[in-house]
Amino acid sequence: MKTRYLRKTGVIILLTVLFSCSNPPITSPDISPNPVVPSDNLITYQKMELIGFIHFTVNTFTDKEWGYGDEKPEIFNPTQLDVEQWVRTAKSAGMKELILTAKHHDGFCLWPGKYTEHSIKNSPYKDGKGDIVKEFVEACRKYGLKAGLYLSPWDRNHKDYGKPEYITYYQNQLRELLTEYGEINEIWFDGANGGNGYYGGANEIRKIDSKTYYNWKNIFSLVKELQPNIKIFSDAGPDVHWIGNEHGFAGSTFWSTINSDSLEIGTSKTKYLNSGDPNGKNWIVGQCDVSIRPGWFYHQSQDSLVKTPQELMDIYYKSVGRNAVLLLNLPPDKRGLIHENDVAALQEFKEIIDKTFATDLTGGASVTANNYRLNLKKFAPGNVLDDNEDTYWATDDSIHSSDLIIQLPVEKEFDRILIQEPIKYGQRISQFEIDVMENNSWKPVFQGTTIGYKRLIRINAVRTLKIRLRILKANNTVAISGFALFKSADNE
Ligand code: FUL
Repeated sequence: MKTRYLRKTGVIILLTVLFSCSNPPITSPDISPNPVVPSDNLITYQKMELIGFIHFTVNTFTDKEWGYGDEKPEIFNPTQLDVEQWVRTAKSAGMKELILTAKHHDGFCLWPGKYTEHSIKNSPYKDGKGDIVKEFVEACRKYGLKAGLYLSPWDRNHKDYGKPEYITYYQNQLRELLTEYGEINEIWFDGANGGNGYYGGANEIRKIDSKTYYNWKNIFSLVKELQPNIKIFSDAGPDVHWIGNEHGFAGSTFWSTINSDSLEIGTSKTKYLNSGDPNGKNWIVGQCDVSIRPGWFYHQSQDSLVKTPQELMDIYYKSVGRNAVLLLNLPPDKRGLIHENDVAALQEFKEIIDKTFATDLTGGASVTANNYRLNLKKFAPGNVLDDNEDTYWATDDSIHSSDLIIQLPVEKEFDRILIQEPIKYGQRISQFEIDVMENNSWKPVFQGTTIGYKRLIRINAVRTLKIRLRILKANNTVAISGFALFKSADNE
């Protein structure tokens, strides 16, 4: 028994030795993904880059930012409402999705739902026969934009706000919105909860426990059950999270990974939301919300305070250019139209983007790197220039820092640099530097931390033949899918 066992073991050892001698250890040709990667659904969401917000309700007519909840539906009377004008404006600015405030904190509903009389059905708009949510969703579809809805959890009109009955009402509203209007790409849950309100005539302060009152887990599963592909936005995700300010800026270090168990709707730490977390266990897309005007709702007094195209560009670089999605608010006016001043600012903003990013100055360049994975074409340095986000340069296992050199065919002047990571393998880079060749030596022009889906860098204009991207630190093998150089438009 014992000899048979020993003989068998000996054969196994011999075979193992022979096998490992004839087959040296194979390094897997594919790069290993990080433990936390985004779903395809979230990658598609991130690629939209620029989306729009529409804040429209009774506040538009009362000149307020937060309606108290006692507004009469009769005051909601847009005389020239043209939802298609909103969508066309958004589309021509390059937006891929629009989110409408179906109900803001004042509780007034832009659709004629069956659970409340505090809605458009009691307004003069289309003699109470209108449905702006329907018009909105249909217009988005017509122009090829995704539609999203904002449904304020805080309701200053509802008599039951603060009681369990309101949660039933809120869920009924969600069910209505998410079953009667076709596919909704995003639902926006606001963390704001101010306390006082009309509340069916009680006119009092009602405080809720933001941790327990809404039972968010329950609400999230209802939403996903009704709309499996929807992205849920809130301070805490689970799909898209607030960036921690309303100026439209992500941190200059920004990770798409974060720990959702340390986030809470209404009480999340703004600094944490603004930077994400390199050790985060959840992939949640960062979204930067900001209004084109000082207020979220239209106020005539702000007609001269519309952000300039140059201010919008600054926001663009600090949001889309820092690995986040930009949600820019365009509030329709009392007519029900996006004001001419906002339209003009948006048009020039789009022209600047188009002009700046029209010509990639790396055309005809050759690329080398001090390492590329198994010397396979699939991972070659040149992949960063092929304008294809699915192909990338990658390094061998355990190589977490590496240099990429771009040799231009002729000297070029540029002041904008784009870098991209293939995020389906996770977010990996945490330190990099860009140098340009000047008088035969490398001159650093930028030092940065994270890259992510997209990093846009602004530098003073330089002229050179050679650029070096030095990846200095990463949490896995280096992988870069895009690199490009641009010269900013004159009016930027
Ligand atoms: C905030 C709200 O209180 C504002 O009115 C606006 O809707 C903004 C987008 O979110 O929390």
